[in-house]
Amino acid sequence: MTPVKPRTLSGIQPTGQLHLGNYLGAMRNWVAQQEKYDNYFCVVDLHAITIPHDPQQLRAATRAVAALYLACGIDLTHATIFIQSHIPAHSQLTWLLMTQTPLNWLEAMTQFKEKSLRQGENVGAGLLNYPVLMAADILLYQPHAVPVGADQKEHIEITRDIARRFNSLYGETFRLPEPLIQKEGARIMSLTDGTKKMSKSDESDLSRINLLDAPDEIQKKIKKAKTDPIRGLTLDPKRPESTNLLTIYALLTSQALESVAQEFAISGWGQFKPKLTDATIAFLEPMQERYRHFTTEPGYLEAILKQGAEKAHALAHETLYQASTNLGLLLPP
Ligand code: AQP
Repeated sequence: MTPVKPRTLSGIQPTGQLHLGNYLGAMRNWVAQQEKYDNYFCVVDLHAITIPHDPQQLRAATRAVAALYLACGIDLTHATIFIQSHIPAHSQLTWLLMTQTPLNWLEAMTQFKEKSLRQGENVGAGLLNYPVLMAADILLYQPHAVPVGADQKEHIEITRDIARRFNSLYGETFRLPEPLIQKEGARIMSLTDGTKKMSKSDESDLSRINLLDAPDEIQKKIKKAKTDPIRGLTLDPKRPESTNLLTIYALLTSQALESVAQEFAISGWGQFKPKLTDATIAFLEPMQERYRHFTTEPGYLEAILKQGAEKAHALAHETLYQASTNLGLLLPP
């Protein structure tokens, strides 16, 4: 008999174009470890509507993110890919958990504090409750681990707190998952400011390399990327741009960070940047080719998402049923 593998769950918001930060911080690790786990990867569209958005763009981005999961090497023999909103249990469990989550836990979350500042008086309750929805996403699948970038650590911690509290009040219902964060690539920084993380919502497209950027865009962005006046690239917390670009180069060329730092220790930025450009284009081209294939083959992606939803629904429904029963809800006859 094949032993049952531990389970993982992770997801990305279709809030814009996926970038190298999403890939190097999350997707790369999903692919590298996929054989060890029974993986569930969702496109978290319900999270994407917690900030102002365009409905048409959301639909297109949701499809694009799912296709990029496949294009980056997710193998369906080890993974289930689905869209969050196709599984009603995500919204249903969110309500159950929301009734059990202290308000001050949510108000203290960094993401809420930062994003609500940007939205001012228009800040929606969805943004406040974002971590509860994320807790529901995770807990529904009873995963052992959640592979994410370092910025998501706080969200995994609150998920564990919510689960712990629920289990102690209503009996063992949820498994407490562990965050799975790799050291290298856990936080890829913006190209225009090495102290800010690369992000889909940064106003400037020059701040990130999108996974679907054409070669000339990649070249332009790296050419314009912020540098410092020092000759020779080093790994130095006081030189965030140099450290960030060396990290990206090392990860894209599968080399050790220290050996890359040695190679460019006496190079000028003008010698390094074209090498980084070539490496980035060479890395992304095959992924883009696979993306085109998955998005142009009629019905291909839809069939995968239908199958994924069926499998995810079965698992999610079991947990929702257990949580509802433990809370004392009278189940339909
Ligand atoms: N810069 C990054 N470095 C490493 N990992 C990153 N991730 C995101 N940015 C970086 C990881 O990508 C996964 C999906 O993230 P998400 O889209 O659900 O939310 P996010 O972390 O808020 O990503 P963005 O790009 O910054 O989106 P916006 O701008 O919409 O908020 C997660 O595993 C995350 O750690």
